[in-house]
Amino acid sequence: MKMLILTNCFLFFLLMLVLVLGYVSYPGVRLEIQDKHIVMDNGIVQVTLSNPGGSVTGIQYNGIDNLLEVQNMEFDRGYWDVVWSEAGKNGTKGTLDRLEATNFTVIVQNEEQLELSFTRTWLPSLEGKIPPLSIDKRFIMLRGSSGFYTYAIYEHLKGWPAFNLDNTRIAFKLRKDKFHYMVVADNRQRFMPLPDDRVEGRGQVLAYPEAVLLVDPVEPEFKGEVDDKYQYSCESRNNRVHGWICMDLSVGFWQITPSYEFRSAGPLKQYITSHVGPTILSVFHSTHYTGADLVMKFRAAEEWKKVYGPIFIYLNALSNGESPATLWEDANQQTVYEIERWPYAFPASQDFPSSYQRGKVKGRLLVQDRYVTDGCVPAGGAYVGLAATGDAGSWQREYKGYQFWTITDDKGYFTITDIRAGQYNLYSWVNGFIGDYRCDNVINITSGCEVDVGELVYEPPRDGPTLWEIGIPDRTAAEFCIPDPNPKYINRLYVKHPDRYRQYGLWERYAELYPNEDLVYTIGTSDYKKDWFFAQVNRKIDNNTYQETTWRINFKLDGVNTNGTYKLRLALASVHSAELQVRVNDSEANPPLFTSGVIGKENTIARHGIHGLYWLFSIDVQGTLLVQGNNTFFLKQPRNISPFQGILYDYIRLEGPSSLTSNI
Ligand SMILES: *[C@@H]1O[C@H](CO)[C@@H](O)[C@H](O)[C@H]1NC(C)=O
Ligand SMILES: *[C@@H]1O[C@H](CO)[C@@H](O)[C@H](O)[C@H]1NC(C)=O
Ligand SMILES: *[C@@H]1O[C@H](CO)[C@@H](O)[C@H](O)[C@H]1NC(C)=O
Ligand SMILES: *[C@@H]1O[C@H](CO)[C@@H](O)[C@H](O)[C@H]1NC(C)=O
Ligand SMILES: *[C@@H]1O[C@H](CO)[C@@H](O)[C@H](O)[C@H]1NC(C)=O
Ligand SMILES: *[C@@H]1O[C@H](CO)[C@@H](O)[C@H](O)[C@H]1NC(C)=O
Ligand SMILES: CC(=O)N[C@H]1CO[C@H](CO)[C@@H](O)[C@@H]1O
Repeated sequence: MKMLILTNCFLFFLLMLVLVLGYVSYPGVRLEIQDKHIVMDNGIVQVTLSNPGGSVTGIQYNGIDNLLEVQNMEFDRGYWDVVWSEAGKNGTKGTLDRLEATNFTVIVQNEEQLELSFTRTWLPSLEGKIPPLSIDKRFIMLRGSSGFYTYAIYEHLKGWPAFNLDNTRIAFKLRKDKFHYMVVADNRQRFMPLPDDRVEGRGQVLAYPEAVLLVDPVEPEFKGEVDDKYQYSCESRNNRVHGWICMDLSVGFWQITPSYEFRSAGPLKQYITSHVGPTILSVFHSTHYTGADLVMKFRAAEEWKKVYGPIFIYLNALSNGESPATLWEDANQQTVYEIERWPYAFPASQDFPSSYQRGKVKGRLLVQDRYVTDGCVPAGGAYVGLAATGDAGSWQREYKGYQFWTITDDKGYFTITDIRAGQYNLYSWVNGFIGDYRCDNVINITSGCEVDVGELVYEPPRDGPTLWEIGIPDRTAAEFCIPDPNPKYINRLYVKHPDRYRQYGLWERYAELYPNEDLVYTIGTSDYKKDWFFAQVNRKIDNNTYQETTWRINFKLDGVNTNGTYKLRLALASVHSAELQVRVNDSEANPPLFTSGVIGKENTIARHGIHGLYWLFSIDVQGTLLVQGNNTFFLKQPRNISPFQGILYDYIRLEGPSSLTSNI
């Protein structure tokens, strides 16, 4: 017995020794400054940057000289960039700038850590040539770490020109001879075609340049498939880790985003991730799935500073005999580890506050929907977040500040930690209920504060009882009829997949399902899962002609309160250059009962999204417009220039007048 204990102690001691030595045995981090290059090396990874530009020109790992595409010019391998335009320009098409720095500085250099800074400032002589921003790109390498961190500080000073910023990100272009397998999620991973397969001859451009039909790919297995980077976009809340695997050498290249506090527009904003190239992106701001509302606009008088990142570029490799799937599992474990360490303590910039400099908000969210809930009920599983002060729902168009979101527990309790100092509103939305919540009190976050907001009650828009409803209020059109794709335009990944909507060309299926008559939905007999097409698009007549559509909702009222006001709630999941006109019982009424005007530039239909921005319209319907018996709402979308114009509905509801006693 004694012997056993001694043996155990000895084994334990040995184990500790191995662990300690193992740790200590990692070499210190080394820096080598050359004329045109700077090399960071921790014995695991060696990263080469251009001096003083601050582009990543080489990543050496696991015996591979460079994981980045060596055939590309040095500036075109790993780089931060922006797309920008001068103030007053409309639209989302600007000029690309790779943020080549002019100055290089070592911020931290010791055995444990390196932090490098590559800066560029703005000067009046550069007006119109580069965006009026000072840029500080940082790269961090830690001892024993299989990768490196990067973040950047952007600043616009008062008096610098007004301008627009459309997009900013960091991109890595990997070796196309090595990285062929791409992973965006557990159920979104596949072998990818080559960039060569997209060029003329091998690929045929479809309705827009991003979508290409692979007619003669190098690898015949991809023949007949559609490739489009938007098929791999991802909501910010789920966009934590993605990347590529090199099967031959069993190496994974991942980008890990432990927090999305710095990404624009909150948890539901969709960003592109990895795509054919092989390219791996960390996009911090873009107009995708939102449109011109998300062009960042700066006034000349405006002072602004923002930190994007840090993100972690993580590399892993297999030991003998392991399956490549373990690289993805390991990248997920690493992501959990990075999230636990957030906010990182090691970045040296004063502009990146540590945990103790940040604040905390806790409380409880309840929801009270008259006619549905019996008093207040806990809002379980709801997103609650802090974002710049604004109207309810303004977070989905917010981009200059930081956002901090969490999910309530079953009882509606929430705690949001590590919030940067500043002033915020608290926002929420609750699946199953329409509308947006905002707590009217501005919340002042200071270093180390702990704010208890107590019990908050969200009262969603509601005037009277539900007479009928279509769909589920969840800000997407996912529950509606999503057709099978045209067999000529398949991405095999999304066959028998929950994200059926990511297939190319679904908008054209409408004309096939409804060749002559538009969609008619009858309350009581129709089933929204089958009978409500996910998008109200134009009907294709021929290659360049599209026909407007008018959808009908038939419903029966047993009685009508002609004195009362009924309410039609139209929650939309996305709109693109479309107008929604509503008429009741008279399809020609002029003016219509309601029109939204032309709204939305979200491009969700072309980009295989199931939602873009959330819109809610509440329309009064006087009882005098309704009849006992059969009635019809006409939903007309009269704009018919392009196949991508249209409306994705989230949910539709008719409420009776508030007092039922006088009804019927
Ligand atoms: C930009 O759009 C606004 C609003 O739609 C319009 O008033 C303005 O004339 C446009 N400017 C340019 C340069 O097209
Ligand atoms: C670059 O660094 C040098 C010396 O560190 C400094 O004098 C100069 O002002 C810097 N230039 C810019 C554009 O920041
Ligand atoms: C927020 O807190 C800071 C620091 O305590 C204080 O200076 C500021 O006046 C406060 N602002 C508001 C609106 O309460
Ligand atoms: C429409 O385009 C397709 C593909 O480009 C072509 O085959 C077809 O002939 C065109 N149809 C018309 C009516 O122009
Ligand atoms: C509508 O209002 C008028 C005048 O107030 C009243 O005489 C009538 O009874 C009301 N009708 C119903 C159905 O409530
Ligand atoms: C009312 O609509 C139902 C279902 O569409 C139909 O069967 C019925 O004939 C209609 N009644 C009248 C009076 O038009
Ligand atoms: C007042 C009115 O226009 N009523 C019409 C409502 O719609 C039904 C069905 O389309 C018609 O039968 C009514 O005449």
